[in-house]
Amino acid sequence: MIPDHLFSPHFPFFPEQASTVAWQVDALYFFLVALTIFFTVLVSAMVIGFSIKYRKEKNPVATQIEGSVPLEIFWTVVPLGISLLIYVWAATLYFHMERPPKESMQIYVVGKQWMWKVQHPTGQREINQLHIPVGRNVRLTMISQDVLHSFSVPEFRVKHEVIPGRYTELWFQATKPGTYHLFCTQYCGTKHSGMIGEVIAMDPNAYEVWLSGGTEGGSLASTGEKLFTSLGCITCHSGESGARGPNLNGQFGHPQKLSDGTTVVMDENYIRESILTPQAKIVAGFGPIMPTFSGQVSEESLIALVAYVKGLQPAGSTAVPAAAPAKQGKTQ
Ligand code: HEC
Ligand SMILES: [Cu+2]
Repeated sequence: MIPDHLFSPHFPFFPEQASTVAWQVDALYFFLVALTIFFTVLVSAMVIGFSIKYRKEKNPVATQIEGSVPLEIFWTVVPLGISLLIYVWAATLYFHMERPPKESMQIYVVGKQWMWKVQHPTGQREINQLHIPVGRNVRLTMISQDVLHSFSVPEFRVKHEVIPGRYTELWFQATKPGTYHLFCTQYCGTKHSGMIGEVIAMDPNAYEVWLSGGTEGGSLASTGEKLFTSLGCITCHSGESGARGPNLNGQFGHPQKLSDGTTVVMDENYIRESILTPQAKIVAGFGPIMPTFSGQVSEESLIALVAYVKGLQPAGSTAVPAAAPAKQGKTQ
Protein backbone atom coordinates (compact mmCIF):
# COMPACT_ATOMS: atom_id res chain seq x y z
CA MET A 1 0.00 0.00 0.00
CA ILE A 2 1.17 3.47 -0.83
CA PRO A 3 1.08 5.63 2.30
CA ASP A 4 -1.54 8.36 2.51
CA HIS A 5 0.99 11.13 2.72
CA LEU A 6 2.60 10.32 -0.61
CA PHE A 7 0.20 12.63 -2.39
CA SER A 8 -0.16 15.09 0.46
CA PRO A 9 0.40 17.89 1.02
CA HIS A 10 -1.85 17.90 -1.91
CA PHE A 11 -1.31 19.14 -5.39
CA PRO A 12 -2.51 22.72 -5.85
CA PHE A 13 -5.96 22.98 -7.55
CA PHE A 14 -6.90 19.67 -6.02
CA PRO A 15 -9.31 19.29 -3.13
CA GLU A 16 -7.82 17.93 0.04
CA GLN A 17 -7.63 14.13 0.36
CA ALA A 18 -9.87 13.32 3.29
CA SER A 19 -10.99 9.74 2.78
CA THR A 20 -9.32 6.35 2.45
CA VAL A 21 -10.03 6.15 -1.28
CA ALA A 22 -9.03 9.73 -2.10
CA TRP A 23 -5.35 8.98 -2.83
CA GLN A 24 -6.31 5.85 -4.78
CA VAL A 25 -8.55 7.86 -7.07
CA ASP A 26 -5.86 10.52 -7.41
CA ALA A 27 -3.16 7.95 -8.11
CA LEU A 28 -5.15 6.56 -11.04
CA TYR A 29 -5.93 10.07 -12.23
CA PHE A 30 -2.30 11.20 -12.05
CA PHE A 31 -1.22 8.05 -13.85
CA LEU A 32 -3.63 8.84 -16.71
CA VAL A 33 -2.43 12.42 -16.86
CA ALA A 34 1.23 11.35 -16.82
CA LEU A 35 0.57 8.78 -19.54
CA THR A 36 -1.16 11.38 -21.68
CA ILE A 37 1.66 13.87 -21.20
CA PHE A 38 4.27 11.22 -22.00
CA PHE A 39 2.67 10.26 -25.32
CA THR A 40 1.85 13.85 -26.24
CA VAL A 41 5.49 14.80 -25.77
CA LEU A 42 6.77 11.65 -27.47
CA VAL A 43 4.57 12.03 -30.55
CA SER A 44 5.18 15.79 -30.85
CA ALA A 45 8.94 15.29 -30.48
CA MET A 46 8.94 12.62 -33.17
CA VAL A 47 6.85 14.72 -35.57
CA ILE A 48 9.18 17.68 -35.13
CA GLY A 49 12.37 15.60 -34.97
CA PHE A 50 11.63 13.59 -38.11
CA SER A 51 10.48 16.68 -40.01
CA ILE A 52 13.88 18.16 -39.41
CA LYS A 53 15.89 15.00 -39.90
CA TYR A 54 14.22 13.93 -43.14
CA ARG A 55 13.65 17.38 -44.61
CA LYS A 56 13.69 17.69 -48.39
CA GLU A 57 17.12 19.24 -48.78
CA LYS A 58 18.70 16.25 -47.04
CA ASN A 59 16.47 13.51 -48.51
CA PRO A 60 15.35 14.53 -51.98
CA VAL A 61 14.12 10.98 -52.72
CA ALA A 62 11.83 9.23 -50.23
CA THR A 63 12.81 5.73 -49.10
CA GLN A 64 9.90 3.31 -49.46
CA ILE A 65 9.25 1.10 -46.40
CA GLU A 66 6.94 -1.81 -47.12
CA GLY A 67 6.19 -2.76 -43.55
CA SER A 68 7.71 -4.42 -40.52
CA VAL A 69 6.17 -7.27 -38.56
CA PRO A 70 8.23 -6.72 -35.38
CA LEU A 71 7.23 -3.03 -35.38
CA GLU A 72 3.56 -3.87 -35.90
CA ILE A 73 3.69 -6.32 -32.98
CA PHE A 74 5.48 -3.79 -30.81
CA TRP A 75 2.98 -1.00 -31.28
CA THR A 76 0.05 -3.34 -30.87
CA VAL A 77 1.23 -5.16 -27.77
CA VAL A 78 2.47 -2.12 -25.86
CA PRO A 79 -0.75 -0.06 -26.11
CA LEU A 80 -2.78 -3.20 -25.42
CA GLY A 81 -0.77 -3.81 -22.26
CA ILE A 82 -1.20 -0.20 -21.15
CA SER A 83 -4.96 -0.30 -21.84
CA LEU A 84 -5.38 -3.53 -19.90
CA LEU A 85 -3.40 -2.10 -17.01
CA ILE A 86 -5.73 0.93 -16.89
CA TYR A 87 -8.74 -1.35 -17.14
CA VAL A 88 -7.70 -3.70 -14.33
CA TRP A 89 -6.59 -0.85 -12.11
CA ALA A 90 -9.78 1.18 -12.64
CA ALA A 91 -12.10 -1.82 -12.35
CA THR A 92 -10.49 -2.93 -9.09
CA LEU A 93 -10.87 0.57 -7.68
CA TYR A 94 -14.45 0.81 -8.94
CA PHE A 95 -15.48 -2.44 -7.28
CA HIS A 96 -13.80 -1.36 -4.07
CA MET A 97 -15.74 1.92 -4.11
CA GLU A 98 -19.06 0.42 -5.20
CA ARG A 99 -19.28 -2.28 -2.55
CA PRO A 100 -19.74 -1.02 0.99
CA PRO A 101 -17.75 -3.07 3.50
CA LYS A 102 -19.89 -5.24 5.80
CA GLU A 103 -18.76 -3.31 8.82
CA SER A 104 -20.30 0.04 7.97
CA MET A 105 -22.62 2.33 9.81
CA GLN A 106 -25.67 3.16 7.77
CA ILE A 107 -27.12 6.62 7.26
CA TYR A 108 -30.10 7.42 5.04
CA VAL A 109 -30.20 10.35 2.63
CA VAL A 110 -33.18 11.75 0.74
CA GLY A 111 -32.46 14.22 -2.06
CA LYS A 112 -35.09 16.65 -3.26
CA GLN A 113 -35.27 19.92 -5.17
CA TRP A 114 -33.21 21.49 -3.64
CA MET A 115 -31.85 20.02 -0.48
CA TRP A 116 -30.36 16.98 1.20
CA LYS A 117 -32.27 15.41 4.07
CA VAL A 118 -30.31 13.07 6.29
CA GLN A 119 -31.68 10.52 8.75
CA HIS A 120 -29.48 8.75 11.25
CA PRO A 121 -30.59 5.34 12.62
CA THR A 122 -30.31 6.82 16.10
CA GLY A 123 -32.99 9.40 15.27
CA GLN A 124 -31.08 12.58 14.39
CA ARG A 125 -32.25 14.41 11.32
CA GLU A 126 -30.27 16.98 9.41
CA ILE A 127 -30.74 19.17 6.37
CA ASN A 128 -27.78 19.95 4.09
CA GLN A 129 -25.46 18.68 6.78
CA LEU A 130 -24.07 15.26 7.46
CA HIS A 131 -22.18 14.51 10.65
CA ILE A 132 -19.96 11.46 10.54
CA PRO A 133 -17.09 10.03 12.59
CA VAL A 134 -13.56 9.84 11.26
CA GLY A 135 -12.06 6.35 10.84
CA ARG A 136 -15.34 4.48 10.41
CA ASN A 137 -16.92 3.11 7.26
CA VAL A 138 -20.07 5.05 6.51
CA ARG A 139 -22.64 3.64 4.12
CA LEU A 140 -25.23 6.02 2.73
CA THR A 141 -28.50 4.58 1.48
CA MET A 142 -29.88 7.30 -0.77
CA ILE A 143 -33.03 8.04 -2.71
CA SER A 144 -34.56 11.02 -4.46
CA GLN A 145 -38.15 12.06 -3.91
CA ASP A 146 -38.34 13.93 -7.21
CA VAL A 147 -35.73 14.12 -9.99
CA LEU A 148 -32.20 12.81 -10.54
CA HIS A 149 -29.60 14.15 -8.13
CA SER A 150 -26.07 13.12 -7.41
CA PHE A 151 -24.29 13.09 -4.07
CA SER A 152 -20.71 14.24 -4.31
CA VAL A 153 -18.02 14.99 -1.74
CA PRO A 154 -14.91 16.07 -3.68
CA GLU A 155 -12.58 15.83 -0.66
CA PHE A 156 -13.58 12.17 -0.29
CA ARG A 157 -13.42 11.58 -4.10
CA VAL A 158 -16.82 9.92 -4.00
CA LYS A 159 -19.95 10.59 -6.00
CA HIS A 160 -23.06 8.59 -6.67
CA GLU A 161 -26.35 9.10 -8.46
CA VAL A 162 -29.39 9.61 -6.25
CA ILE A 163 -32.41 8.53 -8.21
CA PRO A 164 -36.17 8.42 -7.67
CA GLY A 165 -37.76 5.04 -7.05
CA ARG A 166 -34.74 3.08 -5.91
CA TYR A 167 -32.14 3.16 -3.16
CA THR A 168 -28.55 3.56 -4.26
CA GLU A 169 -25.52 3.33 -2.03
CA LEU A 170 -22.30 5.16 -1.48
CA TRP A 171 -19.66 4.51 1.14
CA PHE A 172 -16.54 6.18 2.42
CA GLN A 173 -14.26 6.41 5.40
CA ALA A 174 -13.15 9.89 6.37
CA THR A 175 -9.54 10.18 7.48
CA LYS A 176 -9.34 13.71 8.87
CA PRO A 177 -11.74 15.74 10.99
CA GLY A 178 -13.02 18.76 9.10
CA THR A 179 -15.87 20.31 7.18
CA TYR A 180 -16.12 19.25 3.56
CA HIS A 181 -18.20 20.28 0.57
CA LEU A 182 -21.32 18.40 -0.35
CA PHE A 183 -22.51 19.05 -3.89
CA CYS A 184 -25.34 17.88 -6.07
CA THR A 185 -23.57 17.06 -9.33
CA GLN A 186 -26.61 16.31 -11.46
CA TYR A 187 -28.37 19.31 -12.98
CA CYS A 188 -31.72 19.11 -11.22
CA GLY A 189 -33.58 22.36 -11.91
CA THR A 190 -33.34 26.10 -11.43
CA LYS A 191 -31.82 26.04 -7.94
CA HIS A 192 -29.50 23.12 -8.60
CA SER A 193 -26.49 25.28 -7.80
CA GLY A 194 -27.93 25.94 -4.37
CA MET A 195 -28.24 22.25 -3.57
CA ILE A 196 -25.11 22.28 -1.48
CA GLY A 197 -24.25 21.31 2.03
CA GLU A 198 -21.44 20.16 4.21
CA VAL A 199 -20.10 16.92 5.56
CA ILE A 200 -18.74 17.34 9.06
CA ALA A 201 -16.21 14.65 9.89
CA MET A 202 -15.67 14.49 13.61
CA ASP A 203 -13.28 12.86 15.96
CA PRO A 204 -15.02 9.63 17.19
CA ASN A 205 -15.39 10.96 20.74
CA ALA A 206 -16.88 14.24 19.57
CA TYR A 207 -19.17 12.24 17.32
CA GLU A 208 -20.43 10.16 20.24
CA VAL A 209 -21.28 13.38 22.03
CA TRP A 210 -23.04 14.68 18.94
CA LEU A 211 -24.98 11.41 18.60
CA SER A 212 -26.25 11.59 22.15
CA GLY A 213 -28.26 14.73 21.39
CA GLY A 214 -31.25 15.42 19.17
CA THR A 215 -33.06 12.09 19.41
CA GLU A 216 -36.29 13.38 20.98
CA GLY A 217 -38.32 11.67 18.26
CA GLY A 218 -36.78 8.30 19.09
CA SER A 219 -34.68 6.11 16.84
CA LEU A 220 -35.45 5.69 13.17
CA ALA A 221 -36.65 2.12 13.79
CA SER A 222 -38.97 3.29 16.55
CA THR A 223 -40.47 5.89 14.18
CA GLY A 224 -40.93 2.99 11.75
CA GLU A 225 -42.58 0.91 14.44
CA LYS A 226 -45.14 3.67 15.06
CA LEU A 227 -45.88 3.85 11.33
CA PHE A 228 -46.14 0.06 11.20
CA THR A 229 -48.96 0.32 13.70
CA SER A 230 -50.65 3.49 12.44
CA LEU A 231 -50.68 2.32 8.80
CA GLY A 232 -52.15 -1.01 9.85
CA CYS A 233 -49.23 -3.17 8.69
CA ILE A 234 -49.33 -4.88 12.08
CA THR A 235 -52.84 -6.23 11.48
CA CYS A 236 -51.58 -8.49 8.70
CA HIS A 237 -47.92 -8.79 9.72
CA SER A 238 -48.46 -9.66 13.36
CA GLY A 239 -45.82 -12.36 13.15
CA GLU A 240 -48.26 -14.93 14.47
CA SER A 241 -48.95 -18.14 12.60
CA GLY A 242 -52.16 -17.84 10.64
CA ALA A 243 -51.67 -14.08 10.14
CA ARG A 244 -52.87 -12.70 6.82
CA GLY A 245 -49.39 -11.55 5.82
CA PRO A 246 -45.97 -13.22 6.06
CA ASN A 247 -43.96 -13.05 9.24
CA LEU A 248 -41.34 -10.36 8.66
CA ASN A 249 -39.21 -11.15 11.70
CA GLY A 250 -35.61 -12.02 10.97
CA GLN A 251 -36.19 -12.04 7.21
CA PHE A 252 -33.82 -9.25 6.23
CA GLY A 253 -30.96 -10.51 4.09
CA HIS A 254 -32.73 -13.86 3.63
CA PRO A 255 -34.20 -15.25 0.40
CA GLN A 256 -37.98 -15.05 0.11
CA LYS A 257 -39.84 -17.68 -1.91
CA LEU A 258 -42.24 -16.11 -4.38
CA SER A 259 -45.43 -17.53 -5.83
CA ASP A 260 -43.90 -17.79 -9.31
CA GLY A 261 -41.23 -20.13 -7.98
CA THR A 262 -38.38 -17.62 -7.96
CA THR A 263 -36.70 -16.23 -4.88
CA VAL A 264 -35.63 -12.74 -3.94
CA VAL A 265 -33.36 -11.64 -1.12
CA MET A 266 -35.02 -9.19 1.25
CA ASP A 267 -33.02 -6.00 1.03
CA GLU A 268 -33.95 -2.33 1.39
CA ASN A 269 -35.20 -2.02 -2.19
CA TYR A 270 -37.34 -5.14 -1.86
CA ILE A 271 -39.02 -3.87 1.33
CA ARG A 272 -39.69 -0.52 -0.32
CA GLU A 273 -41.14 -2.19 -3.39
CA SER A 274 -43.26 -4.50 -1.21
CA ILE A 275 -44.85 -1.46 0.41
CA LEU A 276 -45.43 0.57 -2.76
CA THR A 277 -46.20 -2.18 -5.29
CA PRO A 278 -47.05 -5.29 -3.28
CA GLN A 279 -48.34 -7.01 -6.42
CA ALA A 280 -44.91 -6.87 -8.10
CA LYS A 281 -43.61 -9.86 -6.14
CA ILE A 282 -46.06 -12.10 -4.28
CA VAL A 283 -44.69 -14.22 -1.46
CA ALA A 284 -45.39 -17.92 -1.94
CA GLY A 285 -48.35 -19.15 0.07
CA PHE A 286 -50.05 -15.75 0.24
CA GLY A 287 -52.70 -14.03 -1.83
CA PRO A 288 -52.27 -10.61 -3.46
CA ILE A 289 -54.26 -8.91 -0.68
CA MET A 290 -51.74 -6.36 0.53
CA PRO A 291 -52.94 -2.86 -0.42
CA THR A 292 -50.51 -0.45 -2.02
CA PHE A 293 -49.24 2.39 0.14
CA SER A 294 -48.05 4.33 -2.88
CA GLY A 295 -48.76 8.03 -2.45
CA GLN A 296 -49.49 7.62 1.26
CA VAL A 297 -45.99 7.45 2.68
CA SER A 298 -43.15 9.90 2.12
CA GLU A 299 -39.65 8.69 1.28
CA GLU A 300 -38.64 9.50 4.85
CA SER A 301 -41.46 7.39 6.28
CA LEU A 302 -40.53 4.59 3.90
CA ILE A 303 -36.97 4.75 5.22
CA ALA A 304 -38.27 4.51 8.79
CA LEU A 305 -40.43 1.50 7.83
CA VAL A 306 -37.49 -0.12 6.06
CA ALA A 307 -35.26 0.45 9.10
CA TYR A 308 -37.93 -1.09 11.34
CA VAL A 309 -38.63 -4.15 9.17
CA LYS A 310 -34.91 -4.64 8.71
CA GLY A 311 -34.33 -4.74 12.45
CA LEU A 312 -37.19 -7.14 13.27
CA GLN A 313 -35.72 -10.13 15.06
CA PRO A 314 -37.06 -13.68 14.95
CA ALA A 315 -39.53 -14.32 17.76
CA GLY A 316 -37.81 -15.51 20.94
CA SER A 317 -34.46 -14.16 19.80
CA THR A 318 -32.45 -12.31 22.39
CA ALA A 319 -30.59 -10.28 19.80
CA VAL A 320 -30.75 -6.53 20.24
CA PRO A 321 -33.00 -4.62 17.83
CA ALA A 322 -31.41 -2.66 14.99
CA ALA A 323 -31.51 0.72 16.66
CA ALA A 324 -29.46 -0.38 19.65
CA PRO A 325 -26.26 -1.49 17.86
CA ALA A 326 -26.32 1.74 15.91
CA LYS A 327 -25.55 3.58 19.14
CA GLN A 328 -22.50 1.43 19.66
CA GLY A 329 -21.70 2.10 16.06
CA LYS A 330 -22.09 -1.37 14.63
CA THR A 331 -25.10 -1.01 12.35
CA GLN A 332 -24.89 -3.05 9.20
C1 HEC B 1 -54.21 -6.52 4.24
C2 HEC B 1 -53.07 -7.13 4.85
C3 HEC B 1 -51.72 -6.42 4.71
C4 HEC B 1 -51.39 -5.16 5.13
C5 HEC B 1 -52.27 -4.10 5.74
C6 HEC B 1 -49.98 -5.02 4.86
N1 HEC B 1 -49.48 -6.15 4.30
FE1 HEC B 1 -47.58 -6.49 3.75
N2 HEC B 1 -48.09 -8.26 2.94
C7 HEC B 1 -49.34 -8.83 3.00
C8 HEC B 1 -49.35 -10.09 2.28
C9 HEC B 1 -50.53 -11.03 2.10
C10 HEC B 1 -48.05 -10.24 1.76
C11 HEC B 1 -47.54 -11.40 0.92
C12 HEC B 1 -48.04 -11.25 -0.49
C13 HEC B 1 -47.29 -10.19 -1.24
O1 HEC B 1 -46.06 -10.33 -1.36
O2 HEC B 1 -47.91 -9.23 -1.69
C14 HEC B 1 -47.30 -9.08 2.20
C15 HEC B 1 -45.94 -8.88 1.92
C16 HEC B 1 -45.17 -7.90 2.53
C17 HEC B 1 -43.74 -7.85 2.47
C18 HEC B 1 -42.83 -8.85 1.80
C19 HEC B 1 -42.66 -9.97 2.80
C20 HEC B 1 -41.74 -11.09 2.46
O3 HEC B 1 -41.65 -12.00 3.29
O4 HEC B 1 -41.10 -11.10 1.40
C21 HEC B 1 -43.36 -6.76 3.20
C22 HEC B 1 -41.92 -6.27 3.46
C23 HEC B 1 -44.56 -6.13 3.68
N3 HEC B 1 -45.64 -6.86 3.27
C24 HEC B 1 -44.56 -4.99 4.45
C25 HEC B 1 -45.74 -4.34 4.82
C26 HEC B 1 -45.77 -3.03 5.43
C27 HEC B 1 -44.55 -2.22 5.83
C28 HEC B 1 -47.08 -2.71 5.59
C29 HEC B 1 -47.65 -1.41 6.14
C30 HEC B 1 -47.22 -0.20 5.45
C31 HEC B 1 -47.86 -3.82 5.10
N4 HEC B 1 -47.01 -4.77 4.63
C32 HEC B 1 -49.24 -3.89 5.14
C33 HEC B 1 -50.42 -8.32 3.66
C34 HEC B 1 -50.52 -7.05 4.18
CU1 LIG C 1 -29.88 18.01 -7.18
